[in-house]
Amino acid sequence: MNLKQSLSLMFGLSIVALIVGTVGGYALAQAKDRIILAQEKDRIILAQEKAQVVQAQEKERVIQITAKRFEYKPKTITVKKGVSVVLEFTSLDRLHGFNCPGLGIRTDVPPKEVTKLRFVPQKVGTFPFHCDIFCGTHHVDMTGTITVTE
Ligand SMILES: [Cu+2]
Repeated sequence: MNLKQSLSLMFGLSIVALIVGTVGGYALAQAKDRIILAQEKDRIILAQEKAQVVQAQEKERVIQITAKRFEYKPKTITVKKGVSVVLEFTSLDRLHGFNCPGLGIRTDVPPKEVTKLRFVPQKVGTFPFHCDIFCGTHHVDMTGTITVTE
């Protein structure tokens, strides 16, 4: 091998090395991009799932209601059609009964505990409720309304 041949061989090898280096680098960058993209996708999916959970939690409204001789507080309740709601009853004195025939819901409301009544209002309107366990002289005044809006 003379000097000219050696030089052209070295030149050829360096060209090959340059090509291999460029292609390899490109492939590496592509792979890295794919990994970053996949990670980004995972993050987005996770964020979406989190948002759905938060939405589901927010969807259900809790309304606290106290019962005592001879009133329910609040006396008027407004809920949304199709949105799940939990009525949380606490009696401040004795056993009462919560009954809203128009919406088909009722529960005993004993003292010293929280009674939960979950329902999804299916029709729009104003529906009277009353205490259906006799609790004394003004028992009949123990009434109120649930208004269901669109
Ligand atoms: Cu009562």
